[in-house]
Amino acid sequence: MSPFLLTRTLPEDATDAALRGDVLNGLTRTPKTLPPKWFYDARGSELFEEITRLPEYYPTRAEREILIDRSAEIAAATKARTLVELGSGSSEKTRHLLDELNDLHSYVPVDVSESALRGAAEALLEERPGLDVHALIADFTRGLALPGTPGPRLVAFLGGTIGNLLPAERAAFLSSVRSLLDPGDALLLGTDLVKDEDVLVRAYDDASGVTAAFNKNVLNVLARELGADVDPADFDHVARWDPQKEWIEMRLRARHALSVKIPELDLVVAFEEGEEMRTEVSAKFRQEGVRTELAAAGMELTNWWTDREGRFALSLATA
Ligand code: AVJ
Repeated sequence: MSPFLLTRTLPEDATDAALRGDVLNGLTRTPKTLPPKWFYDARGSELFEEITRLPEYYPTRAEREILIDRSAEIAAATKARTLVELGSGSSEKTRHLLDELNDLHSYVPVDVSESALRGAAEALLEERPGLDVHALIADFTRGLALPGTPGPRLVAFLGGTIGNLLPAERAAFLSSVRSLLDPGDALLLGTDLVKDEDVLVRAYDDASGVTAAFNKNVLNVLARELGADVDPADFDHVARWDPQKEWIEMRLRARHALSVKIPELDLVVAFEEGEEMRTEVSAKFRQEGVRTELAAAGMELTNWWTDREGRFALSLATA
């Protein structure tokens, strides 16, 4: 059996404290907001997996196409001996990359979900005996310390999840990634691209209502974790394209005036009829914007690959 190490850098109760802080902060401001990371309890993660199989939700398939077509090039360009994957989840798409990285010695998946890390590591260790897997339970938006695995390192942040960060958060995140890179290391970044509004909105408001259920699931998280007496049926799912900011916003709109008691926070939150609470920003990118943001964080864009339809991009950047 190959070595498998799991390191927890998040205290067991960190998630709890962070959720309380985010909910208190987000629901007492105008307009109300909740950070998208709270979608992903067990049910939310299942719903997201379902989203990735929807006909309207193209990003996962587009990114997989790029990885299938370009992994050999990525491997040749980086010669990585360590692959660090931020927000690794099930590590499914990463397989294509792992298969081409012939010099790979260590795989470092980083996720907040211990169950996702264990599941992914187990599957991987069967396929790649001899690979060192050093999983990190960590919130990569809060600064990271990486294990001392051999370089060159390739840090991958796939799925377009960087789009969930607001511009200032993105800048801070990219700077912290930059600080992990030694000369010769690289970042592989997945970004969804600006495109036709209808295509974008449909991807976040699918006909079968899976994204609506995913969005409303955050209310179930508040009910279970904080005792909130909130009924998801009192809210409608909303997905809007903001052409200035070039991002999709998901919101939950109160169908009528209501108030939500959150005993764990000693809080009562009033919603007006039609009031919208923002639950996610999913920014879409252009090559020049990605290049500029990478440069501002001290990195240089060296390769830009898109799927054949030009919907999604993978960027390779060096320190
Ligand atoms: C997992 C953050 C990439 O923003 O497209 C899917 C999450 N939200 N449908 C995205 C999501 C609504 C997804 N990311």
